[in-house]
Amino acid sequence: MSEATNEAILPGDHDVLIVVDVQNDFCPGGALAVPRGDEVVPLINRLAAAFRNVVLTQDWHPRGHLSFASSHPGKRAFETITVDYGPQVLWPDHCVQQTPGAEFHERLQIPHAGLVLRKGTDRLIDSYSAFYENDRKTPTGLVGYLRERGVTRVFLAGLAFDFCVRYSAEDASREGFAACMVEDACRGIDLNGSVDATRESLAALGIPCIAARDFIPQTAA
Ligand code: VGL
Ligand code: ZN
Repeated sequence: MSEATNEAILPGDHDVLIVVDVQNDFCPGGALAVPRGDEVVPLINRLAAAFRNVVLTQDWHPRGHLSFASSHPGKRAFETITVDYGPQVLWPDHCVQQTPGAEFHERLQIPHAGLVLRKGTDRLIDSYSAFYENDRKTPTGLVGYLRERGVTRVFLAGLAFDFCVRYSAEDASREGFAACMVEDACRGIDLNGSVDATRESLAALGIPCIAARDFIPQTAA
């Protein structure tokens, strides 16, 4: 939905790229595979190289996490239940701490990333957003980290477009950062229309969706 601009974006000191949950369990073959999730890896590597500030998020759940269908006898994955803080989608067990599924995709190469932010570590609260857990009250500390470092603009990429990337972008915007989705560097789960709902919500909040080519200087083709 973004206004097309002919000017390439050149990331500077006040910009950060947040690379959301590019982990084995969200890639084909993983426990909660996002269709074609692994396709974003080379693009994200190139994109990240253009940023001085990069934050990686890592979904990092203890066994028996409340978001796991297996923690709720009789419930199935992808059902929604009501928990203390409101609705919660139930997922297959995924990104369990210190398991191979929780590791970053092996071809993700971002050695200069300054922060790896683990989320979803509280057994009783899920966390889609990199900024606030799903109770919408418990902060992860990322707002403070970014503000202290003078960041004003947040670009987002990764998995899944319609869950963790979406909620991270929306919280970034609410916190007063200029948020921007790099849509072709994301892939979605698409549960009950969640991709369309995400596009509508982002548009309503004025959060643009751009493409990686808007940054990376194109070599003459
Ligand atoms: C995610 C569902 C559960 C995500 C994480 O990274 O989008 N989705 N946990
Ligand atoms: Zn999770």
